[in-house]
Amino acid sequence: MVKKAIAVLRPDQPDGTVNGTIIFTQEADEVKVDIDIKGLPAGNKKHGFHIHEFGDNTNGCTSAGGHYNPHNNNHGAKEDEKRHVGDLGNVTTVDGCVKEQIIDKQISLDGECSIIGRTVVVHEDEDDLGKGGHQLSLTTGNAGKRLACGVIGITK
Ligand SMILES: [Cu+2]
Ligand SMILES: [Zn+2]
Repeated sequence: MVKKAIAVLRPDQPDGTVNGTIIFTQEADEVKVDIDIKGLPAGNKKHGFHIHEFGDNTNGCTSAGGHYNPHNNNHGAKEDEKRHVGDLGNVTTVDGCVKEQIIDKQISLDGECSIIGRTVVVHEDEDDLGKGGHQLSLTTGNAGKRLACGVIGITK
C-alpha cells in the first residue's frame, strides 16, 4: 500500500518562474496534501490547483489532459460530493508563495481513485469552483493557463 507520494512542480514555459513541491500522505480515509510553491505572481491571489488525468508532460503541462474525473461528474469545489476527483480548489499566495495543507477524502494513493502517475497543476487564475457561469466553469473552473505541473510519484 502506497503511503507517500511527491510531485516536483516545474514551470510550463521555459521563462516560467513557478516551482515547488507537493507531498501526499495517505491517512486512514483521507490524504494530507502539503503544498509548497514559489515564484507565483506577487501579492495574495488564488490559483486553481488540480490533479489532471495523465502523468504525461511531453508537451508541457498540456499533455496532462483534463481534470482527473473517473466518475464523470461536472467540475466542482473540493467540498462538493459530486466533483472531479482531481478538484482540489484553489491555493492562496502570500507574496507569490504558497505554504498550506489540504486534507481530502476523494483522492487516494491506492485503489480505484489513485492519483499515482497523474499530474498536479497550478493555474494562472482562480478556479470558480463550477459556479462562475462561464462556459468553462463546469469543466475547468475557468482557471486559465497552466503555470506549472509535476507528475505524482511514489516516495518513502
Ligand atoms: Cu487544472
Ligand atoms: Zn475539475
